[in-house]
Amino acid sequence: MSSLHLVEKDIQLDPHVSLYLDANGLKFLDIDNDLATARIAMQGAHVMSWQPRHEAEPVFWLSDHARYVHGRSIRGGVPICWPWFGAHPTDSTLCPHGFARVMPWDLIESSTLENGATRLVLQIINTPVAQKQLSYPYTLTLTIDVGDTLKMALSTTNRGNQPFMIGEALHTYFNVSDVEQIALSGLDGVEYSDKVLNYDRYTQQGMVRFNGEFDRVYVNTRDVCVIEDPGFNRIIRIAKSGSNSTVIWTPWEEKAHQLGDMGNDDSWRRMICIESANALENMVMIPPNQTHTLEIEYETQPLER
Ligand code: TA6
Repeated sequence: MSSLHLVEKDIQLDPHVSLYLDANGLKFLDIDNDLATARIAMQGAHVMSWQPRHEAEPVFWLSDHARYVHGRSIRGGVPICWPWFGAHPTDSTLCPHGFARVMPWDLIESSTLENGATRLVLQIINTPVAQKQLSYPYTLTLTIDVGDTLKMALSTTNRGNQPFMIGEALHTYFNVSDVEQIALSGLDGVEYSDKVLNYDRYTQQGMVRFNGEFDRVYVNTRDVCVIEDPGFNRIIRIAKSGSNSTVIWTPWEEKAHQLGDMGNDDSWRRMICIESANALENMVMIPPNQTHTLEIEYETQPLER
């Protein structure tokens, strides 16, 4: 990415938070506290990196070829898919995975919590482009706690007098030593729709391992998933609430090279997307004046062998 310039913000920033601008006018928040470091792009409220102090490796994968431009999502970190997941249900001209990941967000609060974590609260700015794609009145808020664990809470409030339906995901790209060497637990016995096999339905048997393109929505599951990564000698624990789907994606070599922002080398091997979502039959209907919240907590630990 281009070099960043420190800027002043019109609200008082927590002392552990700095605001930067790049050459394209995009804003980024850097968090540096006793527990962790992190970077967040304000376009998309996109957590690009998070690394607890005790961790040798970043927890998220971020493409060296990511694009930092207005209106495009960054490849890596935690893109926010909202208010639909995948293709729009009725209008294929609209951007896959919704508009939240490419819209400007505003920082409305930053503070230090008792446990030393830094809390950031961001709200999407309702631009005319967003308004065209979702005409219902809503508030979309993301609360991020940057500490030795990372917590994120995505809250959708219906501000109108009609119910509306959303699909959503925290489309997290985890940094792994080699996708072919890792294993994922937490989905044994869970039904999934396999995009690679015409969306046919199957049931997961045992742990998930990877040896080719993988693109599945596991439905009706709220369980914790754990990535076991022997190469980095760590596990990543993914806990969630308000999410009934878990999506898993790796493009493998050919598709990764076609994407254009993943590079032409083998860096795709060092990522796996494990997404806490509400997709397919798990989309959420939000009644008037109600708030629905999807929450995650990520934590790393040494792998016990
Ligand atoms: O979450 C899996 C998925 O929907 C895949 O089908 C794949 O296309 C991926 O997300 C990336 O989507 P993007 O629009 O970010 O290129």
